[in-house]
Amino acid sequence: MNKKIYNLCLVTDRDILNGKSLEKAVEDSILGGATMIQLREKNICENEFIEIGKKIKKITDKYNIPLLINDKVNVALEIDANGVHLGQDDMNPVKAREILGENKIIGLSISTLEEFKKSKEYPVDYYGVGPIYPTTSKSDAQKPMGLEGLKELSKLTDKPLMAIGGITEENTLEILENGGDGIAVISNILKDENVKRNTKKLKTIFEKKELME
Ligand code: TZP
Ligand code: MG
Repeated sequence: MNKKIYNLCLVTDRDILNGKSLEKAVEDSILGGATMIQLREKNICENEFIEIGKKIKKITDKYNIPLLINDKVNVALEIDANGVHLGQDDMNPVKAREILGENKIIGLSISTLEEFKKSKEYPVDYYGVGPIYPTTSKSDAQKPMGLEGLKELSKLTDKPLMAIGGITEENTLEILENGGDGIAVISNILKDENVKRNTKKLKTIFEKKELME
């Protein structure tokens, strides 16, 4: 499997977009180099989630980029998304795998070593690890685990680790140097109109790193 899909994930949040088009933001981010899109919309009813999901899926399909749905396995099924991203309190990954089958991607959030130990037998494809740094995008985020936490986890698993929480172009390189395989980002990409440029800045760090190796 192409591990590069786990490099650079845009995690959506219409609240930050302040009325601007989510479809445009997703397309611009893909044009800037996003390798995965996670549709994460809170406070939304299922019908609206499905409606938005179908629109976003058309865009991700056009560019052959995987679309993951945050939390809601039934929404992922309904729109034939490429997978789901589950939190510790969402559907158990074993059940999600039964429902979605082997060909879909399942990601799981990990905030502490204890959560990892509890979840390490689950049939997931990658872990979303964080918050690494402080973030204002998740009100119930746990204490940041820092680079030390990320590095520690990376020694315990071969599965891709996507770091999340407070990721910017200033700290992406250190993430990659401390066990992160990729990053998942909300505000640094969606903070202003320049979604394509913001994504490109992050993408460039992956490209440079490849040159360095
Ligand atoms: N999970 C842990 S931190 C976080 C989520 C969804 C929010 C990340 O947002 P940002 O703006 O990239 O810090
Ligand atoms: Mg969740």
